Amino acid sequence: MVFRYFRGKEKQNNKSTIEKNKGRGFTRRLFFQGAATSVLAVSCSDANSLVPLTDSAAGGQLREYWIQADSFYHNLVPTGIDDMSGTRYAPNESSYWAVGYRAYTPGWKQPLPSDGNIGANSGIPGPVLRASVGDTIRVHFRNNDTHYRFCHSMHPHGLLYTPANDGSWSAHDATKPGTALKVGETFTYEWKAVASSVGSWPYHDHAMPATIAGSTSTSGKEMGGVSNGIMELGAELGLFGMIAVTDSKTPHVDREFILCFHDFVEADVPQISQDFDCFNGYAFLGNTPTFEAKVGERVRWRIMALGSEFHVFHLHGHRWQLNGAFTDAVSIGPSMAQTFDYVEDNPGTWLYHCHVTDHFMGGMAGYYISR
Ligand SMILES: [Cu+2]
Repeated sequence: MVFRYFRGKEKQNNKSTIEKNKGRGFTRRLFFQGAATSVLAVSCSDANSLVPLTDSAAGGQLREYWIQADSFYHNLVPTGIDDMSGTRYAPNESSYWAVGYRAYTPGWKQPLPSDGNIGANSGIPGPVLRASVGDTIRVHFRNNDTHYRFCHSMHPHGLLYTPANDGSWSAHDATKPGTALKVGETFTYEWKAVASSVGSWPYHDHAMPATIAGSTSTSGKEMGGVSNGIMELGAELGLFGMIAVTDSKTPHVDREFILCFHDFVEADVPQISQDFDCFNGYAFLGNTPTFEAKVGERVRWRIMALGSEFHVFHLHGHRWQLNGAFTDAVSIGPSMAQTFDYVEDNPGTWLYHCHVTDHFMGGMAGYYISR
């Protein structure tokens, strides 16, 4: 029998399943490898004090990106097993048609290879968009969603932009350029990194509501009594990524980890067999990214969330400073992001996960290895 994670009434079943599966691929000992030593925390650049909305930084760079929304078939649980509970998934139970942002060479000719700047460039999340204060980010965007043929856009958080570069659609101004590109259409956005842009921010699809055939979602009905689609369905399918802005005060780090919290609702995406809670396009321990650092290295996490849920990032064995206080758990809601640094000093294989129990069991767990 295949056991699954369900919300609500059937949760009780799931609990006993986890008991039965104890010792299959996951041991408690894993949590406690390595000795507990004190952690030297360092604070991030001070992005919290009041700064002018616009700045006079002159001579900023132009950071030009060619980005395409591509559709591709994607398995959220590629190993076929949740290392935490031992639950198994056949590929057709955890796969769906995804849409993700990918960075290309000029003219959208060739996808760029993965590197330390843009990340894996595999589509979920999209490429990391980087800027220093004073820089302008110019994105040449093209919709290549040949599977769903939905309209898509790009909308940034944290940067300075005009309404013409906002990328968000509304029925009130339905033909506004850049807010809902049809397949094959292109648009160029320009966004500026100002002093108040320092930190981590999401960008995401903000085109009109859409519905996948077979969807049983009622999310549109909650607002107006009429369901005419799911707002930001494109972002749920994978159209999101991280913006990272630094200034001259941002400390150098040896490692930087990008972590996106996002959730899939079966009612919205009927191709999947249940709801999934994901990190960077993957669900469950052994499938989500494994992050690695060495003792003595300065480590930075940039975390963000999209979707319909609030999350709590927790990393075992470590503490850091955020907003003037020490912590080992950080809450973030949809569209929020956080940046925090520490110096690695506690070797071992550790867990990072969302501490909301539903989400932890629904897939939001991963390994962090310190050597
Ligand atoms: Cu969560």
